[in-house]
Amino acid sequence: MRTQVAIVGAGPAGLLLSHLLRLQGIHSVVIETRSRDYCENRVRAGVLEQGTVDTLNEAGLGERMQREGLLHHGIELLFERRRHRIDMSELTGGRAITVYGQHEVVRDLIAAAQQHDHTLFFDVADVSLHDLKTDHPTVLFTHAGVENRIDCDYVAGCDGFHGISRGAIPADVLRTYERVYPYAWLGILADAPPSADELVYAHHERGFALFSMRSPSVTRLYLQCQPDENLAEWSDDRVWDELFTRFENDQGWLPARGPITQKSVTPMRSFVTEPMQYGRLFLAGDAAHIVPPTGAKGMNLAVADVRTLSKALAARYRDAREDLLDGYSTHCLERVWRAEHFSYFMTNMLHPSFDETPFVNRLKMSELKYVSSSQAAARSLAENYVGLPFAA
Ligand code: RFL
Ligand code: PHB
Repeated sequence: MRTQVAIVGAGPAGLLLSHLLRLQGIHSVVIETRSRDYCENRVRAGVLEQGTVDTLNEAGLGERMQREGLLHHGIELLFERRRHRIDMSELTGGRAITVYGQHEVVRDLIAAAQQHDHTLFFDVADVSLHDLKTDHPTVLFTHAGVENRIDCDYVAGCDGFHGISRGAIPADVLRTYERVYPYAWLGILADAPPSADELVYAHHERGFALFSMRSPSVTRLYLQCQPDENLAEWSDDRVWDELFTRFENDQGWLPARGPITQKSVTPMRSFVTEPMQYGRLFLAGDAAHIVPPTGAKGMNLAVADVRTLSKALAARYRDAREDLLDGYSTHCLERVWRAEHFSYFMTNMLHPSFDETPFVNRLKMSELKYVSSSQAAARSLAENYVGLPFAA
């Protein structure tokens, strides 16, 4: 088959890119190794920055998000048994975040693609990229046992951290920067109404805990654990006991308890690929960079990348301009490194360390007190958390 842009991966990055390109009259084909059902039910991110919400609204994808998404104007930090509110909207001139599950965004994107008869192949295998340094790259894959070839002008590698696209860039061209943390998150979904209106990030001597939500009837909670934690050792009762211990506070607030419907362990990593492009291949989202989830930046970065890439491809097809494509990586990496630093900062401040000297934990506590008491420090946190505005 022939298309203008072959898109590898149907996560938020790949699906949104195909949608933004279609709005500009650019044809694309999306291929995905997983099933549609898997993609639509994979529970991951939940926090959308203002710029992400604006991008989805401008692309005509915001209807259900506006109805069901939960607008939050602040977050809370809980330490030494006290809750401290950071009023993000007041500190950032009215910006806010929206809590709306990543899988809901993915569902909205797949529905929009189907409405426009967009070519989406799920359950593909044996994906490989070829001739990326020529002006006629190809993508090979098998689908339902049949070998297929896509002839295209450009390839977008949106296949996440474990995809194959990044590996198509020769090792002598690629530089990678990485940090693996000695922490992981045990995450649960519970059928329980959220007992607070905003997210609560808790630093406790036994470990970090996060209170979040997905809807008026579903609470999302996380506990710091070991990267090699065995989920089998975590009965529902043990999870709740640990959560209640870490959230203990003088105001008597606690998350509401309810049946646990999902449990998983997520390791934490920071990772950046430079450059994010090679010949006619452009990497976007987790394929190019990973952040630990503490800053809630991963999906937002994926959206920012494909927003930039769609504009650059539009300039190429509409005005025969190649400069935006040439500058894609440099442009994206500015935002990526800011988000990397913020995620690293939030992760280090909020997770007590069990293998460094106690000195380090005293520094973390000092930092928490500083961001909760100094307007300047709180503003910096808030500005990064709600997301920096896109350049015009
Ligand atoms: P995805 O979502 O991983 O999608 C990549 C897709 O590519 C497919 N694929 C392939 N397809 C074709 N050929 C191949 N060879 C392929 N190999 C893989 C995969 O099956 C998949 O469908 O990457 P994308 O689109 O770049 O999106 C990135 C986000 O998913 C990720 O950054 C966020 O989930 C990170 N994240 C959060 N981000 C936020 O912005 N806010 C949050 O609050 C937030 N919380 C989180 C998170 C991630 C978490 N986990 C589980 C890692 C919380 C958690 C717990
Ligand atoms: C979530 O709701 O899944 C969530 C919220 C905030 C984070 C990470 C994850 O920092």
